[in-house]
Amino acid sequence: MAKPSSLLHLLASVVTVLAISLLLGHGVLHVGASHRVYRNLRKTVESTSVKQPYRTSYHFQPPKNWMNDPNGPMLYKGIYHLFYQYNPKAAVWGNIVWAHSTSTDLVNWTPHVPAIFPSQESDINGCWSGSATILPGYKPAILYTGINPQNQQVQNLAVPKNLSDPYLIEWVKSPHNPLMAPTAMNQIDASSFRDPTTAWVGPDGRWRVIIGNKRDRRGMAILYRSKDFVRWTKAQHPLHSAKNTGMWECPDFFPVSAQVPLGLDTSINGPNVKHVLKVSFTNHDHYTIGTYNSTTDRYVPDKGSVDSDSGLRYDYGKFYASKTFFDSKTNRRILWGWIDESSSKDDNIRKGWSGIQAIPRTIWLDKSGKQLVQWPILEIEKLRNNQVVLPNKLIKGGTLLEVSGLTAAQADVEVLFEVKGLEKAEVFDPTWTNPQMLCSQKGASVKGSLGPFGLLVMASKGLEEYTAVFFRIFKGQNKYVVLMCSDQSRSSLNNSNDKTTYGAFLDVDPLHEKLSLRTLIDHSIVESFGGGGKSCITARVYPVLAVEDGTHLHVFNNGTQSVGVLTLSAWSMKKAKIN
Ligand code: DQQ
Repeated sequence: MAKPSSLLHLLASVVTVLAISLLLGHGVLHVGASHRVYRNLRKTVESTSVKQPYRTSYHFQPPKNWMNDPNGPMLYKGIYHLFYQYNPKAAVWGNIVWAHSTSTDLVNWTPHVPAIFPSQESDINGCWSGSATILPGYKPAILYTGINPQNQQVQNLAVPKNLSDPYLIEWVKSPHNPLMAPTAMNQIDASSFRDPTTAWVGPDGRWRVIIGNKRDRRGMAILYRSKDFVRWTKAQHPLHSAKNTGMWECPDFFPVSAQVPLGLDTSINGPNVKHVLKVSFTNHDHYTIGTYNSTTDRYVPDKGSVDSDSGLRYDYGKFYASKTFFDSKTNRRILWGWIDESSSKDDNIRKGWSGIQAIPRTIWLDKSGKQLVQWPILEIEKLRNNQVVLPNKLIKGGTLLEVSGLTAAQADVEVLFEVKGLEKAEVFDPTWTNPQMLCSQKGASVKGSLGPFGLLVMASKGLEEYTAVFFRIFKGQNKYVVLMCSDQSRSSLNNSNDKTTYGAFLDVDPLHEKLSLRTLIDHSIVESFGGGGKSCITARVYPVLAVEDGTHLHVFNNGTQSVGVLTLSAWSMKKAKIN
């Protein structure tokens, strides 16, 4: 199984590619750009017959066409619901409706007809993102953004037609729509007023909801209150705002327990409860942890919890417009997030689809209280098959070790590294504040002392293509600094893809803790969890050679110091039944 070889030649000359790829950005979705309307949509999904090396086998995606944000996830009568922004007509953004699928295990999914589609004046130009709330009497309700004939963004309500149907197939819109709208009085910018959250109840019994907004460059979460979920009054001040962040898309606001790693219902507050505010801007999902005062309706991030582009992110790769829900069956808070393509628009049209959802992640507050931890839902492990175990092994500097005997293009890999000789770590320069930049400069081919070491995934036989997910350890002033990278620069011989390298710092102390990495590989997805889920990086890759059976998996170490693999388990993943 072991195949030692020198990495040095194979991983050389990568730096310029990285520098260029950094400039490419993430393929911004400019909402509102070319919105076309598709009325009275009642069409079932069908599959496509083109050869599809990049379609995923266990990540959620529709059979064809465009998908973006997850919407209104919830559990109702034992059934998990996922709605999502969907273009029923093409593999590009437009004609947006709420497509709908249900599941009993969050792994296998059944498609339904779209739940919400343009039909009223208040949403005739599109049904954009929103959230579900379970009202007293066990009655789900959806608040979503509609685009009206003047292309203004307004907030609408839809409720199930038949509450005894656990699949909630048909939805009825409120005759009072829109319930919240920009007016001359409230002076809300009608092109930046969208994406209502799950609502919560305050101590006065009134419902609260926040809507994403901006004023000039100040991003904000506008707060509305209601007694009956139909008549909503705008609060004097936003729940929170931050300068120079731009429009806050898809806000999510929820409590987390400071005591136990379990989820909480969205209306819970009190001692030992912290709150998380997530907002989506500049292509990333940024979050802060703080305190919510439900009497003053103000949210204040904790000291050190930064609400700007340099703060914490759910994922340091591709992951946007995410949304959580409380799973009352298992007491988990579960996170859904949209993973956009990194391929060109033409390639997306050619393959007939665009966009997938990340594996749902359980999310909780780290024991430090300073960040969240995310882990793929346990249910996904039932797809694991044919476990391959690599016994405890020392990986010498400059070597590569193949892990064979599995479907390397459709796999789940967990590895635990032990790092010794920390005194040999390179010195950390305190001006290195941007981990993505650092990973780009010090990619997998740039030899270090302690690292780069990690996994080469989606690798072709001759290593013409590979994606490197790895760590580097530096000696900081008072502690060691762990850098986690996902280097896509060699992921494909097709240069029309965005191969940006991603990076994150990982809050693990290698002096006292082992360093873990889990990577979910699914044809065009490399979704990685460092340090048990403290830093996550998701990448899209489109190899030309490393497809299906031509895909290989390796452990590598391109540092000068040896690194121990304490345990490595890799599983082939079975295909889930998705739509
Ligand atoms: N996507 C939706 C908007 C949201 C954006 C439109 C975020 O509601 O702001 O499809 O990706």
